[in-house]
Amino acid sequence: MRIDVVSIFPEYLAPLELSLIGKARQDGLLDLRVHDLRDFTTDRHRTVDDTPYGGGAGMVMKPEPWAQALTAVAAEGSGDAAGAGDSGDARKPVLIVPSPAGERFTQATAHQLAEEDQLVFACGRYEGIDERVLEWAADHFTVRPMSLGDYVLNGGEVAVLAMVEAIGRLLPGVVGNPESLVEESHSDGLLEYPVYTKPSSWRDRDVPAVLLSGNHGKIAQWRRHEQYRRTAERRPDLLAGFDAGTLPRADRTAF
Ligand code: 6GU
Repeated sequence: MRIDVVSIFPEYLAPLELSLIGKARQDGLLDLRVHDLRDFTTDRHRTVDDTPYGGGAGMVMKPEPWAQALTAVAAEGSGDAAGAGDSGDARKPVLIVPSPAGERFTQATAHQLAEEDQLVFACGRYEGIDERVLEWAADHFTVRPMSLGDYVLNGGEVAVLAMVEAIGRLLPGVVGNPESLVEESHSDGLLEYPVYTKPSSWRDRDVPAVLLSGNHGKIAQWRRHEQYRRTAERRPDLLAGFDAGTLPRADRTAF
């Protein structure tokens, strides 16, 4: 997979050189490139923003540097560096625009996006990007404004760190043991069960006895029950769309 990130703070994306994602890049599983939006300006001051039409607080990102940057990364991604145009067989890259006004980014979104050939992240700052950029971009990209949740960040960069990590770890070969992707929160609609390691008694607290029993059927049933109990307590909203048929009988009737 190829990922391009366009930002006025490319240094913000430095953590993508570390850990699992950094290793995936080194191993050639992920071709991730960060671009400075100011490299696509033409004026002496490398201006990327201007005052909003209609008035109001803050500044808005100017459209032309974005069009230049996005055209360049789309051409690079399709192997069409000279800009000769689309040869016709490749899929459109997906343009993800991080914004608190976007559609909610979920584990399902991460799985969908992990199947794409090229993702481009457009990090807005200030009050956002001139809306016409998103309209224009629809000819060249599948445009998806995406939000992490109902709170406001200063710009898209931190959200991109989160989304790239969520997507990148789903790419084949990135997580060493693919089994660890199966029994984690949100993989099956419930939160994950609690985990314990040695010692079996620690500061007067014992590991639940069932986990020491060696009875794998019982252990699986206990873990499923704990998933349900946690989800009901912390995220009851998740139970609304959940198929109770996969739960232990006692939890099923509690629905
Ligand atoms: Cl994706 N971007 C920004 N700027 N703020 C956010 C967000 C994204 N998700 C939640 N808040």
